[in-house]
Amino acid sequence: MSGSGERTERALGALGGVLAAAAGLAAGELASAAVRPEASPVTAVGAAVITLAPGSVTKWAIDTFGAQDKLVLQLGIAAVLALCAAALGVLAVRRRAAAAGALAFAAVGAFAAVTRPGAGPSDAAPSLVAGVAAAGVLALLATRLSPAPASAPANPANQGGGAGAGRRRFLTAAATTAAASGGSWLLGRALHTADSAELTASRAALTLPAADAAAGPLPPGARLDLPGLSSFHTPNDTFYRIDTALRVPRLDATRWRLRVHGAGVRRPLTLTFDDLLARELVERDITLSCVSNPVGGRLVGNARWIGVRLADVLREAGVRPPSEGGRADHLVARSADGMTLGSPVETVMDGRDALLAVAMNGEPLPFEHGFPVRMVVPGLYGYVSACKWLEDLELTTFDAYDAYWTERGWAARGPVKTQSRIDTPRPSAPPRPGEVAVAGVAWAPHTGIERVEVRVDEGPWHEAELADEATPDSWRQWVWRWEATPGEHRLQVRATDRTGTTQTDEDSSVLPDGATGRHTITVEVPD
Ligand SMILES: Nc1nc2c(c(=O)[nH]1)N[C@H]1C(S)=C(S)[C@@H](COP(=O)(O)O)O[C@H]1N2
Ligand SMILES: [Mo]
Repeated sequence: MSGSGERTERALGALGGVLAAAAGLAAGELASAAVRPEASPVTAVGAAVITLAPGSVTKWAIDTFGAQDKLVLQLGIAAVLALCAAALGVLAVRRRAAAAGALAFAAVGAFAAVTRPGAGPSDAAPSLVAGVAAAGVLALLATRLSPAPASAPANPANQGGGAGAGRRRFLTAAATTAAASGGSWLLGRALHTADSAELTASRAALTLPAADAAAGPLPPGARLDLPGLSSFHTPNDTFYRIDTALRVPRLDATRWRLRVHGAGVRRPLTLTFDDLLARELVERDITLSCVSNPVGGRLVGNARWIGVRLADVLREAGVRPPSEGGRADHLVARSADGMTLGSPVETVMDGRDALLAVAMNGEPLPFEHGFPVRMVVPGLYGYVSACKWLEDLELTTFDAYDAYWTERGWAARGPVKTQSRIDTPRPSAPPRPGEVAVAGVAWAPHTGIERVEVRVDEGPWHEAELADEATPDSWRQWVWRWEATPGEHRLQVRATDRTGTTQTDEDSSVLPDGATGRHTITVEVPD
């Protein structure tokens, strides 16, 4: 065969491989609709990669790709698969048996799927369906491209015609495959959407009882109402979101259970969602922040939560904190997606409003924020407390067990560091000369903010006006009136908390236990 003929054959083989892989994934997507969305091969492999990746890789991915990290991961998996599939396609033209190589990839998907939390043997099915479909399609396409030697005519003249006819047959089959894959992929998606629409409707139909202990109206001076300043309550649709879930778990509240068990639990409990709603519900304004929030960053928000006091549930289970002779110092929360977060038992039982939350800003928790139940603990970073899609609470010790992020190099204990942020002005929208409201938020959850100060160009510190304190668990808005003059200026903020500690000016990175330093912005005031 001529060089160019060989190149065409290779290119078509590669195309066949990629199409076969796409057909496999589409079949897998369709099959996963009969099992559960998490069993879809790319999702399962992606989730396994997230679980297995070392902390440095995870941190690099979050730093580099931000909120797009999970999309990038899935595209990366698809790209690797496409390359392997193309190679397999080239091989299969010469050796039909190579098509069976698709089964090896299916085995990887199946293994990843059955080892996911909450998986059963049936989770392997979508990957196996995908593998068989891909192998079948590849064998078929390869046959079109190079008919089996036995049936190949010996006459060189016929051979040329045979190859041309073979290519036409191949292209017809390829187009048919592409159409069928597109169709089954769309059907699979539609079935997933129908399932999740049902769960969305069941969440929307939920009416939560009013809180027994309402948070009450905010003090009139708790909101400064300035343009550009973060609102006191962060709306749910703009509240930051951090988790490792490739697909947001959509749980059914009527089937939800919470187990409380482990060391020193005298009466293990299993609670239903209705059991929780029947208990005393408290409503609290609590600021939640992420340990990965850089100084001046947006991974912090303040919401009005309704929930059950976690300490009451633990007491009912017979748990005592270490200071009262309890055996366990570590409360490990587990979610439906297999995440583990560990809080100090002493902290969650010290009288603060650590909650098993069911509502956020007046509605059931959004799916993205942990529906139906999550934890919220004032004064602890999210990664050591705020378990979303909560299903299990285990009492153990810090010596005996490392939770997910601790295994990856983050501190086992994560009290929130006192921080402050300038929301306005912004470097991208510099103010005119004259009086300018420099304003922002400051937080020291559970400790409270005592004072906020601002300075310009490393000059003297000026005390900012603080909004009234709603609760020490919430952030506090602040404002300072600046007489802005033309030119470039550096604005810096620092907060002092109720322990009298002022934010250090020493910059440290978010790893292992939260960033330190003072938020500083540069604005160019025009003439
Ligand atoms: N199940 C689960 N819960 C989780 C996480 C997660 O990855 N999975 N991330 C935690 C982290 S690091 C933070 S900062 C908070 C963020 O909560 P939010 O997404 O509602 O803002 O959730 C916590 N709870
Ligand atoms: Mo976080």
